[in-house]
Amino acid sequence: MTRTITAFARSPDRGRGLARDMRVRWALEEVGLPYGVRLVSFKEMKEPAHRALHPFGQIPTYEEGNLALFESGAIVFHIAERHAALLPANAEARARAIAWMFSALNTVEPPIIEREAALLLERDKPWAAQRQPILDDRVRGRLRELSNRLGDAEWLDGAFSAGDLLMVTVLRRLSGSPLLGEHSNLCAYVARGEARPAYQRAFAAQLAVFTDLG
Ligand SMILES: N[C@@H](CCC(=O)N[C@@H](CS)C(=O)NCC(=O)O)C(=O)O
Repeated sequence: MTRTITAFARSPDRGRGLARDMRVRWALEEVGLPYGVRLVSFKEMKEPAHRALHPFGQIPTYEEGNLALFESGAIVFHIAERHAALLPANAEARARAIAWMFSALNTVEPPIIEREAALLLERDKPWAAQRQPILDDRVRGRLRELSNRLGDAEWLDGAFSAGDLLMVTVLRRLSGSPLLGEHSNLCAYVARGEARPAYQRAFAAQLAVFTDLG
């Protein structure tokens, strides 16, 4: 079965693992599935052929036989459901891991993205300086809560799961930020994720797109 994902032909972070195809690549590497990559330009992403796969004109998408999916969380879930290694077999543990998948994307990621968007796109607005501490505090609150729950554990709930995979990719958006640096256990958690061989293969594959471009 051929699997094809889409990824940026040119990425704002030049392939340093922040574009969301990274999540899908990492999940595929964790379960040992080969995949192909179709690179799309910003222009192509907004054209009808790509919008047929992704209504919002974004990456990543995932094609597997007749199935076409969008939304990185849904794609990772699809992979995790069908291949051991990313979700526990025990029904209750599995439900909890899925809850962590949702919380990564639905509770932790939004304030991080909101803050990032303000830093990147709204710096010149007259209210930017006033709003920034509010956005920082929202992220701080979530990180504090997550840090308290993680404590000294290796992963969020027992063995590494798709919940950790998504949470690590979300937290990586804050890499180098003092906000993440306030929580040594979260920094160590991200580093543990990044040290996984599957992560490293995925990262190298994404980076190669950009280093190959020169
Ligand atoms: N919720 C979506 C977000 C997808 C998304 O924001 N993709 C970005 C790249 S990481 C993108 O395509 N940005 C270009 C655009 O929106 O025009 C997911 O998790 O897949």
